[in-house]
Amino acid sequence: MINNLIQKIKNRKAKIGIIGLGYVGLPLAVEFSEAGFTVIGHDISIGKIKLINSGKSDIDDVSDEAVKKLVKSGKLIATDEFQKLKKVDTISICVPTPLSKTKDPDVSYILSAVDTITKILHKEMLIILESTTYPGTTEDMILPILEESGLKVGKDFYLAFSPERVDPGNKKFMTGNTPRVVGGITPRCTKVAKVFYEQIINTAVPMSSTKAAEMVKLLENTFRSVNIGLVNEVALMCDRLGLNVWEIIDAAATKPFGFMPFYPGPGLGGHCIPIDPHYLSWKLKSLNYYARFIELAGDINSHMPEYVVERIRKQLNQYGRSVNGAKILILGVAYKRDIKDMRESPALDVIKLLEKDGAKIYYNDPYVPQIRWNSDTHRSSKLTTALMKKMDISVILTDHTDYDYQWIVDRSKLVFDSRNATKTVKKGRDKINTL
Ligand code: SAJ
Repeated sequence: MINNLIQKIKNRKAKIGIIGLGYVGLPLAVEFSEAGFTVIGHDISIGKIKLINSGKSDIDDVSDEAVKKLVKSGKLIATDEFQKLKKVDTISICVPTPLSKTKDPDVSYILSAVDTITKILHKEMLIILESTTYPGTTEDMILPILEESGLKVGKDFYLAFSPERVDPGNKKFMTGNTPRVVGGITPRCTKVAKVFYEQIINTAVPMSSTKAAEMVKLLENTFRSVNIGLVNEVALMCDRLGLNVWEIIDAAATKPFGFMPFYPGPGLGGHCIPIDPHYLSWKLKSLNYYARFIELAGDINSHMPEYVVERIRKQLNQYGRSVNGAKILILGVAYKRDIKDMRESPALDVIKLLEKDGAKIYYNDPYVPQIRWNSDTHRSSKLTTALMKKMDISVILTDHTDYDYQWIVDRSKLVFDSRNATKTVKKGRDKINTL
């Protein structure tokens, strides 16, 4: 039976099902469709389904042309009807794993996807969870639900975990050329899942279990969160030492081994780095272990917006201005450069704190035409000399490469730069404070 499924995968006859067509699911659907598979993508958003079936993409890293071609050829079908998944041979679960209000893992999207799968589960099926989650989710939560069907894992169906490694906006590493870690419930599960990914990527790294693969992803993202937290704390230290943290990091980065540069910023955005490590610390708490690094990094990173506001307040005070009544232009609100994603963006925290202290906020972001904060909709202001002249300070929160930073500095009274985006600016450096 396993060979039958492996053969169907190898000769592209296997029908691929993907649940969740977001920044992970849609690129995956495109990769498999482009490899010659028929892919049925399921999502709960009717708007997203209509957009994809009309040949458009709402994901930065997936072009409309790619979607249009695949939908036209019948290789990519988007649906909100789970019955259309009845005939698929493989299912990849690519749904969000946010935190609840009490910072506990919210696995409700995974559970709803698994509930859908129980309705269409049949023999010779491969199910893979891609959503980032705590170690044990696949084996302890998903497997028992699937085996209620009476089908046996490793014999009747195959179950594995393979963490997504999408770096939004990364033009060098995309789904196809990023190695994959794959862990199955049984060795046969790992084998099938490895063959599955080898149809679209160069390297699939087999792991000893689903739990091990779940832990790999959490290590990857905790590594980033903790190192960003460290470098944010170094920024606070350098401020007190009267040192330029950017000069320090760039000099440390000249060490060709044993050092990897991370950079301070206004806080931690995105729906992964601020969130995933708390899946790990939550799990360890249930095992009576307190993951100190994760909590400490989370604390430092989440206080960066307040620190940025303090620095802005001090800079205005030096010129006899207060935040209260100041006109402040925020440059860049997306959670990182050159993308439109606003999820968990620290810019919103900075804006709310400044407004709370009486500032009048304007913003510009070439990728984000409008945003909502304090239940109002605000539109991105056109950058004109007239607008800049009215501002008391320009605050760079996202260092989009689209900006002409010399133009901005020339027309600003003051600049607070939380990303060292103005490092190449020659004129007007006396107006600039950096984090
Ligand atoms: N940030 C800093 N300083 C740094 C690096 C990042 O302040 O030195 C900030 C960014 O501005 C952003 C946040 O951290 O607000 C997260 O940035 P990120 O690029 O680390 O995270 P994501 O969510 O865009 O994408 C990451 C992937 N990024 C990289 O590997 C560079 C990767 O960790 C995961 O594949 C992905 O999250 C995921 O989906 O888990």
